[in-house]
Amino acid sequence: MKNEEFATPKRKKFMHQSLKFKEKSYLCNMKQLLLSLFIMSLALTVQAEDGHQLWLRYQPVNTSHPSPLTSNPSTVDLARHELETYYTGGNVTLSIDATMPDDDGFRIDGNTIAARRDVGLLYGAYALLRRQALGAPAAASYSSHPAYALRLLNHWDNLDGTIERGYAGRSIFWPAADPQLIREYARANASLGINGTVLNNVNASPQMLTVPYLKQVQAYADILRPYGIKVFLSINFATPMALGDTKTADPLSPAVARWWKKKAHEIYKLIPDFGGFLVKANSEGQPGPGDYHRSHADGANMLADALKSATPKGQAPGIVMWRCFVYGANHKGEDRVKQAVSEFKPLDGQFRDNVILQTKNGPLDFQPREPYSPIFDQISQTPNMVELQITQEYLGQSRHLVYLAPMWKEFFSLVNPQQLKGIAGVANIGLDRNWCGHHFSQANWYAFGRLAWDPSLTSQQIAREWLALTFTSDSRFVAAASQMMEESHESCVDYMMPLGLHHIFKFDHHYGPEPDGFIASYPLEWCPVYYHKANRDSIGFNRTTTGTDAVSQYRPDMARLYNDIATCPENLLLWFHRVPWSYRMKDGSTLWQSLQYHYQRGVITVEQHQNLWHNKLRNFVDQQRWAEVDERLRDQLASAQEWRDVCLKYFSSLQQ
Ligand code: GCW
Repeated sequence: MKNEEFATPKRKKFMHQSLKFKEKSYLCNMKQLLLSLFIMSLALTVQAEDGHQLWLRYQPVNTSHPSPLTSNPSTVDLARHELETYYTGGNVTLSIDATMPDDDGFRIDGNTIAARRDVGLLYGAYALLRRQALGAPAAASYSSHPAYALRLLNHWDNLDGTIERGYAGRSIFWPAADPQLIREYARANASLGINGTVLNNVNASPQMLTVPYLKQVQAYADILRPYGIKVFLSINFATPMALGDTKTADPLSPAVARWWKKKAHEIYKLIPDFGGFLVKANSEGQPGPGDYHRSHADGANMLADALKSATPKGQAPGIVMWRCFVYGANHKGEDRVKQAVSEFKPLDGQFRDNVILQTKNGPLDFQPREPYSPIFDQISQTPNMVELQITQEYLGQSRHLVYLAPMWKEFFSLVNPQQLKGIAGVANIGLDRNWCGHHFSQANWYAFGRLAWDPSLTSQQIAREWLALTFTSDSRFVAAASQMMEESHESCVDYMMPLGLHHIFKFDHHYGPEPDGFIASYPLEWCPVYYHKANRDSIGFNRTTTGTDAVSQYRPDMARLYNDIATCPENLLLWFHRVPWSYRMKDGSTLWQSLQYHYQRGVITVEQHQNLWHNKLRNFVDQQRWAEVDERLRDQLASAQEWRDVCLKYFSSLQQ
């Protein structure tokens, strides 16, 4: 809470009245009364700012006349309602313009929003409200079109309510949901332009496709539809067999294909605009076509045909998003970061036109820093979409303040956004009152949505926008806090795994360091020692042409750049090269000195951020949110120190 708020005229008047009351009655102690009133008003203000409203903290301006929302509003009803409730600039005309490009975009001219589709009007309404809140000139003409048709969240939510890699409480969807919360979720997503959601974990339960759960999905789809959000489901490839309906899950078995067709029809009957399936197959123990010596294309095509046969006429067919996060099956023993290309490159061109390959931004697994995945250089005849991880599995979970937009922008600087068909983000949303666990983790949901709409926005622009909407538009706060956000990713890389180190996390939960990690019974590619390969003389993974040759999976200019130790960016040095401790870095320091410098720099940056928040930003932020962030920053500092100390101690012990 801002200190000056205590002296608002309203509050003064209130205090004054209380005083008069005291004079008349002489019954109670004035000091006590004032104190309790003060505490009450403080409590009320504090309660109002618990983060639940996200970036949508608009104050109703027109509560007297907003058109009432029916229980089953249309998209245009929603747009009108938002504007009538929150827009201060007068009546807004919503108009469908059939001459506009056939996408979800919109145009704003003064107080007119035009769009080709209803959902464009809703997006235009949110844009207008955002611009109003940010103080953008009202009459400016403005038009905006999404870069991708598919802008999806992926929830790794299990049907029992737990969330894989979730750090914000239990699932908002399972085992049951509060419809009002689902509406709020839909509204938040629509305000960013997110237009699809996968409701369950990619490690999917076969139960997902049984009638009771499909009925639940239908209910969610009905709530989400007017907000322009389609539902998708993750499927377990062996579902027909697991449910006891078939003897096999072989994609070439006619009985299996028939089962999926029937199931697809059943789904479309309940949800006519069903989006399609997301599939993790033959990866980390999940079943897949490989179990029957069939290819990923055989599996994906069988599902694609089923969806196509069941999609209502006149509608684009449901899609299969087939994940390329596959390792340890057909290419066991090969450098893990090469396995996706080895697996999928030979299949390029064999997929149906309603199959999209979905690949994580990096070739390993959502590490604090990775090079981009070479799939994006190698797969050219099949549509690609990128999967980003909004939930901070490897980036301090919801304990660390790490703003991910700079990392995602790094990806987009190397993989042309235009070559992608869509974008998916693994959600960080749970039942916690503030949705994301850490107030600043909301910024990652926000940034994902904004970049999914327009990947050319800068991370700085998005941070400033989010801060102004979420906390206060006071420029002193926005300038300081956005700089903190901007620096937070690099500092996380520094204190966890600088210079291209990767996957030296504690086993299983991935919070904290375990550089000596080795468990003989685990696959080697889950063990930290496999990745850093540090010994007395050297550290790093030789992925050059003299090593595993992973570099050769990149387009020629990048392959050359990464292969040569002299040109390889130092922030990826140990990803691609095995380097002696005494190696001279560009600034003249040895590799060992440089490593120590980075770990230390990471910790110092967190220390500065914690000081900034604690001492300088306190008065800009309401008490509850300030204190919750403050507490987490303290935790983050302790964790950063642990990373530095454990890693440096371990690496130094090797050199003795
Ligand atoms: O990042 C790893 C996670 C797993 C996850 C897997 C995947 C859903 O540690 O929890 O499983 O990736 O992306 O499939």
